[in-house]
Amino acid sequence: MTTTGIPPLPKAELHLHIEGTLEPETVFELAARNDVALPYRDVEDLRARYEFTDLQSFLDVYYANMAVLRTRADFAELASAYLRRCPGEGVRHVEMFFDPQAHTARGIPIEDVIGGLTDAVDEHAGSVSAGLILCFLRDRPASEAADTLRAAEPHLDRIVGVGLDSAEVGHPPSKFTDVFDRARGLGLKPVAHAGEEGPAGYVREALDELGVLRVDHGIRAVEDDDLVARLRRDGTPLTVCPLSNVRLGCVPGIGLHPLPEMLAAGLKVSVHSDDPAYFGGYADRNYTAVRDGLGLSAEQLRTLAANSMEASFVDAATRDALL
Ligand code: ES4
Ligand code: ZN
Repeated sequence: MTTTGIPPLPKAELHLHIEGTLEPETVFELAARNDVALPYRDVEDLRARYEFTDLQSFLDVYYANMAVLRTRADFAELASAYLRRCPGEGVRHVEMFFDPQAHTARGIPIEDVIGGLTDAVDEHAGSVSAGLILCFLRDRPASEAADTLRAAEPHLDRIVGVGLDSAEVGHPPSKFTDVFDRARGLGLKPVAHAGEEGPAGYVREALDELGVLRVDHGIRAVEDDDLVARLRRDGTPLTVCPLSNVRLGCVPGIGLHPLPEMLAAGLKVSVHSDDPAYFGGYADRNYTAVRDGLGLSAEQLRTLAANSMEASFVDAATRDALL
């Protein structure tokens, strides 16, 4: 069911961390099943911790909750629950991020992570198209990212691209130049979070050093006119997550979000949900937030949805078949 009751626009979800779809109720179900002790009394107590002040305050809860994900079946159920929602949200295609290091560091084999996620992708193939983007955690050493890529190599036929996420400030894209070079050489599509909390210079670095084909967030690019001109000229897609930006204090309120400015500048922006279980909603809620909070027109909303399909890594014929 959509928040408007109006059929949602057909769209692609290109900025979604599958671990960020772990709903509080599921945290408790999986904790009970896997005998994991939680430092919260109940779902309400957990939800009360979702008052974030910045990216790190969110990441602390996000990583802590992942302790309940232990088996291949857990990862399959997590992704399956998300993919089940997609048709109702108008989502025809998903390129979902996952954070293998957050699991391998806890002793979970990467085969179980990727195996579980691909089990769900295959189960839902009849109702939504889906691919995986392996993200490196930028606040961990570059050598660990290289080890992670090597460990994922037997599964590359199931992985569309590589991304870069977690705590941004102090961890510039250039830290990962070598591993992105290797990933591109393996045929993986490069994307990176940049300009979420970090400066516009990190967006420039992601383009120059990592060769990214899309920028995740990129909202701080608007602080640099030359960079905006370059992004427009190259048609570089930016995957913007309005509810996330508000909840993490990256913008002071929905009414002050730079999305209208980005659209007016001719940037290829689209709207996405980031970590919907934590930030107040899935794709459709992000669309209604920018409609109601920023006054975007129906035509602008259609542009955002069309941009999302164009920015995806599916070929044009597959894209047309999905619409
Ligand atoms: C994330 Cl909102 C956000 N930013 C950076 N890294 C992340 N990982 C999961 N959500
Ligand atoms: Zn993100």
